[in-house]
Amino acid sequence: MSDCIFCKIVKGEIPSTKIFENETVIGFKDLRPQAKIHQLFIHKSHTKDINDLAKNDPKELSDVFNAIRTYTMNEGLEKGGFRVVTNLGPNAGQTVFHTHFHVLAGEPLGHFGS
Ligand code: IU
Repeated sequence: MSDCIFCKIVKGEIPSTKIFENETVIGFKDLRPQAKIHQLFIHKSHTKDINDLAKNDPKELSDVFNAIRTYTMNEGLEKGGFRVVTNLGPNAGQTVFHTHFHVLAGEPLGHFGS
């Protein structure tokens, strides 16, 4: 999508600090980190959110999660643990409408849920 900021990152039209790339997925540092390690993983194909992605082509989910697995294993993040988050819509605070997964790690993140 021509006016999508993450599509522009995929095409290299906007700079980013890439920490992972393969044929289908890129990972890059979040500009406003919420944890010591805060990366974003996106599929190179544009969808607006996780439901759009799952409807469009569920294989994109496995592409992204395999990328996250490779990255976290290579970086040794499994030991300390990490969190994967995706936001959909206003209640969740989604601000960028290209499906993305936050990977948070590097420090205790606090318990999520009751
Ligand atoms: P959200 O789930 O849509 O709220 O997350 C969007 C994230 O994208 C947020 O954490 C921003 O800091 C991040 N981000 C970025 O890393 N680079 C950008 O150019 C823009 C947003 I715009």
